[in-house]
Amino acid sequence: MNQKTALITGVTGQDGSYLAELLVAKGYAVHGIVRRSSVPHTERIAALLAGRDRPARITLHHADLSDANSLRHVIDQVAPDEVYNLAAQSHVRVSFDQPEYTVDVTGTGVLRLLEAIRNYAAHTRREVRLYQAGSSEMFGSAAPPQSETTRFQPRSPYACAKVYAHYQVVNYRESYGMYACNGILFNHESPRRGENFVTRKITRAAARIKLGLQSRLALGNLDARRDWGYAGDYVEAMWRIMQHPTPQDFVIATGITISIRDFLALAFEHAGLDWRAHVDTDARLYRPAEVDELQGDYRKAAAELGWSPRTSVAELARMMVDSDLRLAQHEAATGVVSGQGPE
Ligand code: NAP
Ligand code: F7E
Repeated sequence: MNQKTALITGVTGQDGSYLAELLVAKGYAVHGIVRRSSVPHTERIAALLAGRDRPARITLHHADLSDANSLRHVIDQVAPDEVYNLAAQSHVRVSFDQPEYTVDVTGTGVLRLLEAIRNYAAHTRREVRLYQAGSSEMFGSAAPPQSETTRFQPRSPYACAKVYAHYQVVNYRESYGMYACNGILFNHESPRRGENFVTRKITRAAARIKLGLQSRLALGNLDARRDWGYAGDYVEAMWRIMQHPTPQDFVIATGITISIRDFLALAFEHAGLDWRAHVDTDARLYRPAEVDELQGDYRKAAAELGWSPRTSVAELARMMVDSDLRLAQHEAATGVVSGQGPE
């Protein structure tokens, strides 16, 4: 049996960690790109790294989407069958503070990867498939529901960078016949979500308030509506997109949209709290431009990939609060506060 080899950029992120677990379970040889940092930050993939009694189940390489040579080198070394590009400066609010950096990594980084794969495929005569992590943010102010045929109307430097990347993927597919596809994923969350995205900020606060570790939660716009799914379900969709006989673009979503206020109610209620007694709105947490309502139409993925979401937003909120309650109990016992940083 021929073992397939996958390369994941962004393997230390939320989605990268779930995708690495999925591909290891499917029998792939899994490689991941990590960028250099002063201390390793591989907590999300710790279970796949070498332990006292077990060998590593993935191989890590230093590279960076801002460094074309490093991408070329890793692709030559790994000789992947499938590349999943999940790396990005992925925070929309931060993209307004660091627009140039965001465009370089989230936009131009994809072009660097496409060129590295094109050159490798040309001199080895092998097919290398590419999955690009596109985003519902690309729809921006387009009216819901949004599908593969909805026009992009991006509302942030992050969304503009993702639109650029999207069309480069389409362009390489059409110009060079590359197997390259875009997953247009709506928001997806999990207990591994970064602490400065709104769902995790809410579930973490609900747990810490419950245990008396904090009393207030500051948030921005509570009226925005999002279509929230579970990251564990969405990485399965990424893999299915890459197994399709022809490279295509797919919307992945739940089709259900609720407001930040609704998500607050779900999370705080599960922790036995009334959110209205604890939440302040802070104008500094509003964005220069907002995406008001996202609601995905995933009928193409259902029909052609046999994919549909398995986790409701209420189940997702409960799963995240339960996980954050366990972390808060640990924090209460040890006094060690994790996940602190700018909001
Ligand atoms: P995430 O948790 O923020 O992870 C981003 C990953 O990219 C991290 O591993 C990060 O490494 C890495 N990275 C950042 N800059 C890099 C660079 N210059 N070179 C190499 N790696 C770099 O994001 P996520 O939620 O897993 O999302 C995965 C992808 O899907 C992203 O492209 C995101 O934009 C996109 N997306 C996400 C959602 C969602 O709702 N989660 C929806 C649609 C699209 P460090 O660990 O070193 O920071
Ligand atoms: O904001 C509002 C905020 O940062 C959601 C990324 O994964 O999904 C994510 O982008 C909403 C926005 O996610 C706070 O204004 C209110 O309307 O959790 P978020 P996002 O911007 O939707 C897309 C699909 C991606 O591709 C991105 O990579 O919540 N909101 N108060 C707040 N948001 C944050 N972060 N913090 C607040 O205090």
